[in-house]
Amino acid sequence: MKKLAFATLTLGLVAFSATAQAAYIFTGANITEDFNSLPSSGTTTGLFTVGTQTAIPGTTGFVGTRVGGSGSAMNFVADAGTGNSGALYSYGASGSGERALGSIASGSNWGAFGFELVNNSGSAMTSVTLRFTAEFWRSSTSVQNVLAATVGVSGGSANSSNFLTDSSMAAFTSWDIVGPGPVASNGALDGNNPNNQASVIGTFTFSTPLANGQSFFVSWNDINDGGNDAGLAIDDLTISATTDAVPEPATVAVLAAAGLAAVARRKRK
Ligand SMILES: [Ca+2]
Ligand SMILES: [Ca+2]
Ligand SMILES: [Ca+2]
Repeated sequence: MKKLAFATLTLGLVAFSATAQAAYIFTGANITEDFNSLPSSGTTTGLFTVGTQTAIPGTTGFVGTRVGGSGSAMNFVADAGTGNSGALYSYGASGSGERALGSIASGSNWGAFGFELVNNSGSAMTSVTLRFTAEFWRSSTSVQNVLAATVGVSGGSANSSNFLTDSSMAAFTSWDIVGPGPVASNGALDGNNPNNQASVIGTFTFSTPLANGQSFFVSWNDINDGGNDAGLAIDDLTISATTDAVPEPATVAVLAAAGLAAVARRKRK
């Protein structure tokens, strides 16, 4: 029995190393991402290309990619909403360490970002709840822009290297980042102002529980909308999940002892 457990552990480590490029590892506790380690200044030129998922600098588990457009490669830009280029953005006030991860799409470049959640809880995962703040850093003309959420799981065509754009990913609109209504003349917004934010909370329930060692994928996809596009972002993300775990034997023993103590107290009365 001990040998079997060791073999399982070894396989688990191999599987882990194959997916460790950028991912959040769920071991039972909530996972938080405030994006405040994103760069507060500067541009990383050409960081994102079609067909390659690249780690977002300053996050543990987020990756981004260029999906399409007439350009050749897409930048990662620290900005306060004044930029209008198709790119992924580290949004925040100039020089501030309070950052959010965002996107603008254009005819030259449009992209996607998202994360892999590895179930290392030891139990099958039954649901995932995301809570986050949608922040609006730039308004749009013509169209209300949306970063459209899609979800998927490992074991089929989606994997750690392609999930942002894999065709098996399915829409999950509860996690969409829906921007403000269009305006005639667009420009920068303060995404830290509650007037330019929306609180998002939604729970995805697996039709087949996510096995231990299996991954769940979430992607937010921007498109080049008509007119000038919005700059929309995610901040203050909390990832929580439920599993089908039964209480540990030690926990059961403690609960049993507490129950016996309660019985003893009642008998003394
Ligand atoms: Ca932040
Ligand atoms: Ca757009
Ligand atoms: Ca556009």
